[in-house]
Amino acid sequence: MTRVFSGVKPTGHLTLGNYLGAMRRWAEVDQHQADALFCVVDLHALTVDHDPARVRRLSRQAATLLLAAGLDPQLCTVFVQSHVDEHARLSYLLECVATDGEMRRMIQYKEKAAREQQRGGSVRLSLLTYPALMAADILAYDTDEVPVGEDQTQHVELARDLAVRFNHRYGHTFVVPRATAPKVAARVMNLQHPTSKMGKSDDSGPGIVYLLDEPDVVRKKVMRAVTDSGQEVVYDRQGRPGVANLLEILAACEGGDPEQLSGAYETYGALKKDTAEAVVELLRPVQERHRELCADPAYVEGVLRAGAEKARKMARPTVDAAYRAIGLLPA
Ligand code: AQP
Repeated sequence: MTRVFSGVKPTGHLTLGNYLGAMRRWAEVDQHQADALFCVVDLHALTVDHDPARVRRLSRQAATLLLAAGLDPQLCTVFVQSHVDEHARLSYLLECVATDGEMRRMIQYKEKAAREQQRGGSVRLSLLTYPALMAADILAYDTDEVPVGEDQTQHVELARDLAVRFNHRYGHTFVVPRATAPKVAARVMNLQHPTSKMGKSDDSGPGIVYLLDEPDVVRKKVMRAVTDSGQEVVYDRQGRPGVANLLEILAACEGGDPEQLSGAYETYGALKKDTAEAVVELLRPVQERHRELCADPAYVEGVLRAGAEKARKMARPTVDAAYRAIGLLPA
């Protein structure tokens, strides 16, 4: 059976981008068709300036939202990264296989390092080595497929390269993984800045639809989305990024093709109205389930405890094998 691994980072409230680009597919497809693990990757949240209490709160919220989005602990493994030591253990070995140059080439590193500096902060070393930890997350579980949004494919490519290099130098140890992206909404853009990704830790609140936004807040954000001065509704990602983003969101919510959908609209207003309602309806069941789960925190904690135990058992043999292969004395 195909092994699937993916995760969300508790650096902010989860967004429509996280849901359409990744979580929905995990719940609707991956957990049914594969041996799947989904993780709240909290160690990654420490790579930028952070508040400990907020990371704890967001980690709990992210885990609850994964379950609210439909992940079923009977079908897949849901856990928190820092509860399984194997991630950090393997990350160090992969840092010994990766090069400084390939870490510095990562787009996310360049963007986030620039943002930290703009905010007057310093760049943490862990931001540079982040892809080694992400590679460890993936390789520890003999993962075949990593379902992610487009923004994460470069990191998965690096995990592939590290697996191949490690296997070549030290003997076959890791399965070589591949990234898979959804057909529509692989990159949901910020509603106010439609040439930038909708990112959960961005400063632009009005451009980001959060999964827990009230329906009226969602409507307001979508109705105020930046489009352009044109009149015609056409699907053109380069020339009309704002309209294209709305068409992609609508297509992802309702099924269908953004280009075809564009033919059904004569005004931007009508497109925005339908998109807003489609997003409200998409989020309604997730928000309802989230409310129920919040009333039962012991259930969520139990899921995470059992998930970590299962994940630990799965990761340990591969990580132990990597320790032996690279030349470390068995304990
Ligand atoms: N805008 C997006 N469109 C499509 N997919 C997206 N994902 C994130 N944003 C979009 C996908 O969601 C999964 C979990 O993402 P993550 O928690 O690892 O964080 P990220 O990729 O770094 O994205 P964020 O939300 O923008 O976080 P910050 O702002 O902290 O960097 C991944 O599969 C991702 O591709």
